[in-house]
Amino acid sequence: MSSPARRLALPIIVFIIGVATLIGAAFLAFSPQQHAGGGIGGPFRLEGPNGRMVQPADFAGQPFLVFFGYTHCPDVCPTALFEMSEVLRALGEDKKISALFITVDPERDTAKIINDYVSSFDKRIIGLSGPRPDIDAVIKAFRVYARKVPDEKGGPDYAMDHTAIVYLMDKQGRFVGAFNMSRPPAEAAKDLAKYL
Ligand SMILES: [Cu+2]
Repeated sequence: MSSPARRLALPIIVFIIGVATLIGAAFLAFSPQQHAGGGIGGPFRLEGPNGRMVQPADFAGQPFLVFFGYTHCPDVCPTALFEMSEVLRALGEDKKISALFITVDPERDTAKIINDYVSSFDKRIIGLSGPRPDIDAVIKAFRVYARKVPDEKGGPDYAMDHTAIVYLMDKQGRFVGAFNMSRPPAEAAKDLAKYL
């Protein structure tokens, strides 16, 4: 390889890796129900309502949704939880399905705090928290991006940047795809009903 070619090789490789990463992220974010499994999800054991420990096996035989966020979230989480409630309502009160709201901010969101928070949404939404290492493990298993954003004015408060995907898991607890919430609740509910 001549010297100019060698000089070009590294930037080209970096570029290709960058493009591949973007395509991968787009695939995960925007192509629902295309790829079962895909190595997303996995075992976890986190604290839910009333001190009850919750794990995927609890939902065997029923699909469930998973969403990551935190109770101090100004907009994304309340909107997603509201939309999720609308979809669950459209699906029917009697339908056996759960939606897990897993905190990415366990330092502030205890299981009690997060469950008090979700109590104003659909009853099938369960808040989950746990020790930081357990939360980090589930964040990794679901390939979630979550990062602390310090307060602009240097105060003690902070925000969390986080992935806003709603993960759809099937009856066997396998990842189906990112569940599309950007459509009328009735339409999303009809789609969700296929996994019951
Ligand atoms: Cu949020």
